Formats: sequence, structure tokens, C-alpha cells
Amino acid sequence: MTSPNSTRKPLEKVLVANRGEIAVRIVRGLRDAGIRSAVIYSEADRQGLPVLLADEAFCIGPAPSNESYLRGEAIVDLALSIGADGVHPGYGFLSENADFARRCQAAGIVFIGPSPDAISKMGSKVESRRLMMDAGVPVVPGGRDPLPDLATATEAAGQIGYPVMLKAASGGGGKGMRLIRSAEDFPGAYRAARSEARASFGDDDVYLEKYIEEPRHVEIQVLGDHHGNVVSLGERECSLQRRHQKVVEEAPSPAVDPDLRRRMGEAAVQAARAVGYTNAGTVEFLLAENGEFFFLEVNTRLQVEHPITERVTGIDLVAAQLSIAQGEPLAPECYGVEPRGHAIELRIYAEDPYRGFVPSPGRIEHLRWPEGPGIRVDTGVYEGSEVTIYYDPMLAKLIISGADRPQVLARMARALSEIRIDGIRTTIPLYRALLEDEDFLAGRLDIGMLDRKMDGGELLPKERPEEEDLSLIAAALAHYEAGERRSARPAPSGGHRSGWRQSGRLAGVRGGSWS
Ligand code: MV4
Repeated sequence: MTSPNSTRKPLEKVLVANRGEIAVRIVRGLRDAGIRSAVIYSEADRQGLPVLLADEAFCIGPAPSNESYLRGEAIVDLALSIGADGVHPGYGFLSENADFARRCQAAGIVFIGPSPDAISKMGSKVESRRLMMDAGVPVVPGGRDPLPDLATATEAAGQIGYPVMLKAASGGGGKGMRLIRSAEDFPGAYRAARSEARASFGDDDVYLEKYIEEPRHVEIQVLGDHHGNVVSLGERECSLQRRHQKVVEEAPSPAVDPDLRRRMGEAAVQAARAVGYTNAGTVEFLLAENGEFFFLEVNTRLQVEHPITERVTGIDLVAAQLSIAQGEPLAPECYGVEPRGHAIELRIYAEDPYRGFVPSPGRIEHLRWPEGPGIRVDTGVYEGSEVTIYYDPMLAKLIISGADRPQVLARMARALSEIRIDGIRTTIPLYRALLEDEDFLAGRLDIGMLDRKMDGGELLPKERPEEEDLSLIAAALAHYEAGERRSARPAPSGGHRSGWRQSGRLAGVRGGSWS
């Protein structure tokens, strides 16, 4: 099989076109592989961890993404000028931008991801759906083509049978979607979906699917090399989402047995083959209550939740991406992979779960990550970091692994008892609450569960407990005192108060004592 990277060519220097925890993860992977790393950073990220850890760092512009991390042309020019032979886009930003991948290719730089053609095919939801239907991959029952007018659409909806879902042809991630439960609601929904699609994507094509009630979101990690090999590395369960934002993921899925895993894996490999997929990718499925599964879309990037697959397969996905990009065939350990043990990822966001998850920017006054058996923390921040409003509010991923789900849940409780983040609000209270939720503990999840429980006030009290308010006040006071000490006199030698001791004092505050 011939594709641009089927001849082996080692990478010497890779430019990481991203920020935060994923830039750190990729820089580490590059170091492990003996490849030099360079990162771009915006003026707001000058003090970030990627800048500290990479071999080289280059300021690409001011804080707003479209003046920095989204400047595709400037990033390719930079790569050329610093002698980088590869670009890793991470997730978000330019990672699923076919034009950017094409621009890299045209400049003779390896884009560490699939081909521009695969990216653009998977970017169109109708086109990917059509390709999957033709390849024999199960898709949600529904139409094959965009619906040109109301009459055609109404007729199609009647044939599929209510409830139905209207989706934007150029959509994804939930935008421009409309659920219609009965024929009388259809005309209004059709017009609304079209105008929303036009406003969001500059394309008002919409198509129809049967609505699947309370499914799970289960996705399959795949790898494809430049020699025609494609493998499945098993599934991730991603049903715990809040308004289309993933919150908790786990592998393996509590709902997937070996037979279903084999069938979903085969479907995912078929899907990847249908587009000549190379590098790491994820095939998303809806898994219905009755065990039927349906193709949803392909994410043509390394995903946020990739570490849980790393934990249960033992495969380093960034190492695999680099090896594939250098024209190497998939390593023998990528074949016939069965998950071993269990892993859960908690996304820690700088958001206030007691106030509708509003972003909570500010300075991280005290920070203590959990450690010990089965714990991995991927983050781009450290104590003293300033969390801004410019980017995604995810601070860190806490990845917990163990022999089985009960052990991972016990370790999750332990990790959450050790963790300490003061100065900003985070979603950690939600994770503590999940450990008391019977459905979560039993692995009974579906895509609507978190929103239902949050709206019903079932998981968190509507009001923040008083002790959590005290801890924020205490952090502010400690910061103020530290500033006083700094300006008054140098810290006495040997009398330095570590963040750990500070947080020990604050732990007392949480218990209600000011001593
Ligand atoms: C669906 C669906 C139910 N039935 N399609 C949401 C994001 C987009 N990629 C597809 N989505 C859905 N499509 C049919 N026919 C339910 C969702 C959905 C969802 C899917 C995955 C993860 C979370 C979700 C939350 C709400 C709705």
C-alpha cells in the first residue's frame, strides 16, 4: 500500500501546535522517543508547563486563539524556519482542520494525524454516514441525503417514525441538532434546525435519524499505519457528559462484554478502512439499551480521554502516533489487544459546579495532586498558575487505574481525599458526589444521566456547603499573608512554609477550625 509515509523516515524535531496538558503529554512522548520538541505558546501561556518542558518554545501571538493557536499559516512557517520535520496538533484548535493538514503536507512537514482527505471526509456528517452505510457499518436508521425542503423532510420523518432527530450535515458535537417527538412539531423544528445550521456552519443542509432513547456513548480507539494495517484497541465509555462536554470516562465500559467488544471493534476497523484511515482515531457509537450499536462519527485526532486506553492496554498512544508518522508498521503488541484491569478519568475543570458550571478563572494558590498506586495526573498547570478565560477550562485529568472497577472506585475516593486545589472553583465536588451515587457505582450510565441528576439537584446540593466557602477565603488570606511576608522581609532560612504545610493548615479550616 502506498501512502506518503509508507517509507520509513525518522522525525528529528516536532512542533507541538497546542497548549496545556496535551502539549505537555506530547512533549513527554517526544522526549521518550528521542525526538526534539518545540512548542508554540500565546502571550497568556508564557508561564505554562509546555514552555518549561519543551526543548524550544516560540511565542505565536496574543491570547485569543484566532491570533495564536489557530494561525495555521504562521505555524507552518514557524515549523519550516526552525527546521521541524513534523507537527503534532493535539486535540481541538487545528487538529481536525483538513486545510491545515494539507498545508503541512505541501510544506513537506509530517502532520501527525490522518490524511487531509480522511479528515475532510469525516468532517462531513452526511458524507461519513454515507461512507459507513456503504461499508456495512451499522448507522442509526434514517436518511442518506440532506433534505432539500419541508415536504420531503416531513415525508421522511413519517417513514422513519417518531421520535426523530434532525442533524446538521456539517455539524457534530451536538450543535444544530433537534429532537422531534411528534409530527405537529416537525415544521418548526425543521426551519429552526436549518437556520441554526446555517448560522453555525455556513451550511444549512440537514438530515434525519431515528432518535435513540437514553443510549450510552461508547467509542472505539483505532490505530492505522501506512502499510494498510488497522487495529482496534477497545472501547471507552463516555456517557457521563454535561451539555455535550465529557466529564468522566472509563475503560472498559461496564456495558460491553467480550462479544460486543469484538463486534464493535470490527465495525470500527471497517469504518477506518473505509476512509483509508491512518494514525490514531476514535470511532464513536451510540449503544442502545437493547445492545444494538450505531455509528455516530469519527474523531480524527488524539482524544482527551486517550490515557484510560493507555492504562488498560499498556500501549503508549503518543508513541504509537509518532511511530506511525515515521512510516513504521504497527508493533506486534497492537494486535489482538484485550483490556486488562480498569481505568477512570476525571476531567478537572476550573468551573463552579454550584453555579451552573460558570468558568472560575484566577490564580491557583495551593495545589496538591494525589499520588500513589494507580494514579496518573496529566496537567498543564502548577501551583501559582493563572487560569485565564481564553481557553478550555480543563485544568487537569485525573486518571485512576486498578485491577477492576471496585478497586478503581476505592482509589478514586482516596485520590479525591488527597487532592487540594485552592484559589479557584473546580468540578471536584461533583466527583465526590458521584462516589455516593448508586447508579454511578453500579455502572448504570446513559448520555442524559448527568444532566438529569444535576437539574434535579440529586448529585450536588443547590447551595455550596459552608466549609467550601471557608476554604476559598482561607486561600485568599494565605495569599495575602504570603504577599505581606514577601514585601516585608526575605523568607527566614529554614523557616519556609511549603504549600503542603499550608494546605495542611487549610485542611483544618475545612474541618471548621481556624487554628
Ligand atoms: C443522537 C442521539 C440520539 N439519537 N442521535 C450528540 C452529539 C452528536 N455527535 C450526536 N449526538 C446524539 N445523537 C440519535 N439518532 C443522542 C445524541 C446525544 C449524545 C450523544 C453522545 C454523547 C452525548 C450525547 C448527549 C446528548 C445527545
